[in-house]
Order: sequence, then structure tokens, then C-alpha cells
Amino acid sequence: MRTAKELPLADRLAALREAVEVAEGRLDVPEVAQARALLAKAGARAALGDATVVALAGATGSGKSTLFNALSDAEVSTPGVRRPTTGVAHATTWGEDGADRLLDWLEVPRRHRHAPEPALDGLVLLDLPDHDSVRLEHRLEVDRLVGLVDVLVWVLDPEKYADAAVHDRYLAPLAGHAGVLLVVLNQIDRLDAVAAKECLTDLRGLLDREGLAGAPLLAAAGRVGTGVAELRGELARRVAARRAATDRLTADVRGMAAGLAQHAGDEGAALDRRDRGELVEDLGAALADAAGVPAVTSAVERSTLRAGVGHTGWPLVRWVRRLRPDPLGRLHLGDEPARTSLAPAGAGDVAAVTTAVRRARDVVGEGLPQAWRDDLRRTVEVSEDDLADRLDRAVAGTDLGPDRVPLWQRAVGGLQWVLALTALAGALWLLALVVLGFFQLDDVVPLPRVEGLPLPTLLVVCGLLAGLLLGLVSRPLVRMRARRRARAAERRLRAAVEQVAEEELLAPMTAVRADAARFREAVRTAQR
Ligand SMILES: Nc1nc2c(ncn2[C@@H]2O[C@H](COP(=O)(O)OP(=O)(O)O)[C@@H](O)[C@H]2O)c(=O)[nH]1
Ligand SMILES: [Mg+2]
Repeated sequence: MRTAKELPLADRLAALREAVEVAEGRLDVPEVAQARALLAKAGARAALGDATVVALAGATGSGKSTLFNALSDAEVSTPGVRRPTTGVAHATTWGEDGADRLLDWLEVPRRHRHAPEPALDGLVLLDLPDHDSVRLEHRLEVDRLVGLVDVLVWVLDPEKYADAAVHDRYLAPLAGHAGVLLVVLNQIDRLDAVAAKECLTDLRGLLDREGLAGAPLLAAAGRVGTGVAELRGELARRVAARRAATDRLTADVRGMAAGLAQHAGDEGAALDRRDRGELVEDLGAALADAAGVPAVTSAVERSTLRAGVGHTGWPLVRWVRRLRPDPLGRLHLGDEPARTSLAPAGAGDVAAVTTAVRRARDVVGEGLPQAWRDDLRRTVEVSEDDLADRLDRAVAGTDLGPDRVPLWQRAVGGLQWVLALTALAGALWLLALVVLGFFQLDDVVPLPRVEGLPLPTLLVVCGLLAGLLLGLVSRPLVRMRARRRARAAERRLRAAVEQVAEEELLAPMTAVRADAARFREAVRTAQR
């Protein structure tokens, strides 16, 4: 049944190890710890050589000890007794080294060494306690050893061979392990030929239906020696192949991988770049509001407007304006340490972020099994905690664009000064005329006139009017520039916020998805 292309056990174990490593700390399922234990078992067993550990298991009185003694050619285990000693396994070993380290690892203290018998050299045979013992510790010992041995010989008797407890608890779970199981229908001498045949047929059918068609079924009568030679031959074949340990571990790993596969899911559609882009945009929009991007944008606009009016307005108006605080300055952007004085996000904005995050989580988690979606939820919760802080720093650290005074504003500002000085000169001239008038000297100096109007009056009126007009004309341009600068700042702020969305939320989320894919691949390899 073994194909030439079958994956070597080492590769299978490596795949299982990778699956465990990816899943540990992510998947909250018992299978991960079980797989970790299996890896430990495999590592320990591999270091103990290629002996073949076979255990005789079965119910009280099925004839395990009798069969064990017959195979051991010695009274190692006393049949028909239920002293406390029957709660521990007995071992008979074939071969030179006595398999002491292996038996130490198996924690089987009672050992007997069989005389040299080349066909069975390397066999370690165990007589297990009764699986149906009234003593819990005996039953636990059975389960422990059933998990560790390479080959299980399940001894059934004609009365209880169909016992549901045995089939459900021990045999059916070995469905993937048919190679490691041997079933013996013992005490066959108690049936006549017809009944024996019927019994065997019935049992065979039962095993086949349990997925154990590959498990050999032998008839035996340990007390009279029937079938013992066949059983010995069956064991000799397994010992000679020196594969029992490998086969058992392979079966274990495949079974374990099948258990993990329920958390692996199917190949979901990969998250393509467009989906990702949409998610970042969606998250970014919600985060931008929560991070106060509209407030900063509006402050940039008002601040630029204020500065522009300051430069192009009538000089006296500038002074008044300068007394008011800069709306941008109040937000303390770009201070060290990088923190803003923006108000914390309102409940509505926080709710919008929560909704956007949940939406992203659903998209990223689509098609993933529940255990991975749970991990996704935990991952996102952790990310959300540092979010406000990261966002504030991102906003505070964003370069809002150059706030140089444009050349035209400088030119207008210069012109405003010239006009103001012109008006001032006219005013001083008029003042001088008043003083001269007081001393009755106003006729001494001739008053220049343009089109009949006195020149100083013209200077004052024109200087003032032109200044106010220039300020008014510049206003729409100043406003346009303020809006442009605000838009540029908003673009930069949104980019910074999207980067936070990408790094703090989307990256951890997609990392979960990537791990789920790695897990799926590894499990698939281990199970192949
Ligand atoms: N008729 C018959 N009796 C058996 C056979 N094997 C064991 N017995 C008897 O069944 C009882 C229980 O045997 P034992 O080997 O102690 O069973 P264990 O509890 O499974 O270890 C003893 O009295 C044995 O003599 C057998 O093949 N045929
Ligand atoms: Mg016994």
C-alpha cells in the first residue's frame, strides 16, 4: 500500500513543526498543544533506535497474559490474576541490548529477556493492563502506552469481541493507522468450527466498516497454542521491516494533521492589490476624521488666510489682525515631542473607526476558519489600543507644506507701504498747512493743485483709497491660495493617516491571513 513517492517521516514532521510554530500564540485550539506533544514524542522515539514495540491490549480475561507468556516462552505475566501488579505493563525483549533505554522511556519497569531468536531480534513485547480495569490508574496506563507503542495487538474474546466501548474508544480512532493495528480473536477453542467462522466473518465486517480493512485479523487460542505461530510470524515481518516506529509516527502525524486541518480552511481568494487599496482608503477616511484632519485642514486655511491678509491688507488693519492668535499655532503641530493639542476624537468618529475596522477585518478574514478569525479579532484589538497615539503623532509629524510668503504678496505688501507713506506725507503736509495757517503764513508757500484739487489732499485721499482697494482686490487671491494650501496639507495628512492605517491595522491583519496560508500549506504537507 505504501507508494514510492510517500513523503519521508522527517519531512512530514518538519511540516507539522512549521504548522505548530505558525499556530502557536495564534490559534486557541487544543490540537496545537497535542501536535506539540506528538513532535516531542517523535523526537524522543527517534533517538531510541528502531526497535519494534508491540503491545497486547484487551479486556480483562481476554487472554492477553496467556498469549504474552506463549510468545515469551516463559511465565512472565501471571495469567488469571488481578493483583495490583497487573496495573503495570510487563515487557519481554528480544535481542542483544535489552532495549533498556527504550523501556525506561516507556516507563515499563518489569522486563524479561528472551533467549536469542533472530527472527524477532529487536522486538519489545508489552503485556498491558486491562483497558476495562476497575482501577482508573490501570486504564490511564493503558491509554498512555497505547499512545506510545509502535504496533497494537488488540486481543478480543468470542463473548465481547463486538464491545462498543472497545471499538469506539480504541479501534475506530485507529482508522488512519491500520498498519499499526493487529486484531486477534482469542479463545477460539471455545467455539466450534462453524461458530468460529461466523464470529470471524462478523468481526471482519465490523472492522471493515470502521475503516480498518487494512488491519490483519488472526484467530488464536493462547492457552492451547493455536495461532501463536501465525502471530509470531506477523510480528517477525514487522520487526524485519524495521518500519513499525516510522509507520506508527507517520500515522500519528497524518492523524494529527487531519485534526489540525479543520482549522486550516480552504484556499481562499488572495487579497489582491485593489481590495487592499480600497481597504486602506476606507480605513484612512475613518481614521482621518478621528485624527482631526478636518480641524487641521481648516486651521491651515485660516492661518494662511490670516497671513495673506496680513501681508496684502492695509497696514493699519494688519496690526489689528496680528493681535489675534494664529489658528494653526494653537494646535501645536510640529512641536517636540510630536503631539498635537487636537481634541480627542468624538464618539461618532470613534464609532466610524470601529465600523471601518470591522469591515476591513471581515474582508481580510473572509474564508478563514473560525480559529483564525478569532485570532484576527484579537490582533485588531491590540492594534486599536495604540491607534490614537500613533495617529496623533502622524498628524503632528506631517509637513503641512511650505508657508513661504508668495512673491506677489510681498510686492503687494511693499506697494501698501508706499501708498500708506503717500497718505502719511499728504497728511503731514496738511498738518503743516494748518500750522502755517495758525501763524497766518499759508499764503507765503504756494499750494500745488492738480485739476483744481490741492495736492496734499489728493495724496491723503488717493493713498488711503488705493490702499483699501488694493487690499480688497488681493483678498480673493489670498483666499484662493489659502484654500490651495489647505488642500495640499489635507493630502499630506491623509497620506500620513493612510500609512498608519496600513501599518497599524492592515499589515497585522494581512499577516494573520498570510500565517493562515502558511499553516494550511504545512498541514496539507503533513497530512499528504
Ligand atoms: N479457553 C481459553 N481460555 C483462555 C485462553 N486464554 C486465556 N484463557 C483463560 O482466560 C483467563 C484469563 O486469561 P489471562 O491471560 O489472564 O487474561 P488477561 O486478563 O487478558 O491477561 C485465564 O483463566 C486463562 O486460563 C484461551 O485461548 N482459551
Ligand atoms: Mg493479564
